[in-house]
Amino acid sequence: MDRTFVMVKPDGVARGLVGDIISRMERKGLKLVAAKLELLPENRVGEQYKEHLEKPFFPGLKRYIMSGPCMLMVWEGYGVVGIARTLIGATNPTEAAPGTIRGDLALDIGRNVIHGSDSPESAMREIGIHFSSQELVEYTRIDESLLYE
Ligand code: IDP
Ligand code: MG
Repeated sequence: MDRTFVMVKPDGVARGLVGDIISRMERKGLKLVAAKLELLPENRVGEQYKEHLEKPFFPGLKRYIMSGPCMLMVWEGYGVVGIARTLIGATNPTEAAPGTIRGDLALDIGRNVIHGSDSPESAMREIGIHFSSQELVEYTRIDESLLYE
């Protein structure tokens, strides 16, 4: 089964959007396998966003991500990486479609509420940055035949 890393950023936590975001993902049918609220240390922000370290927006991105606690999660489902990106919407909320998390809940690329891994490889890497294998919970939720043919 595929897994992805999703993180509600500090603006989303401070605005009380965690419940709405988890609810959207649960209602889609995705399975939550790990979750924790955490103030990220600088080294993990750098690892998380390593492809952006040299970008002009990186210092501001780091301040934003470290400005308060993030809600870190791992979600599971077939094709979950792409599904989560579709639910999240475009990086820039001004371009994100209505019905998506960023389209409905955000205004600015620098306050876009949520992160989701962009590929299965990124997902594996990012889950490894933030979670130990013991934190990924194995359990049976519901009869999977209600969700998958
Ligand atoms: P993604 O979060 O949709 O994968 P990326 O291009 O990987 O988007 O950028 C990572 C994060 O960096 C964005 O979600 C956003 O918070 C921030 N970011 C990207 N581009 C800009 C920018 O031009 N100005 C400010 N922040 C940016
Ligand atoms: Mg990205």
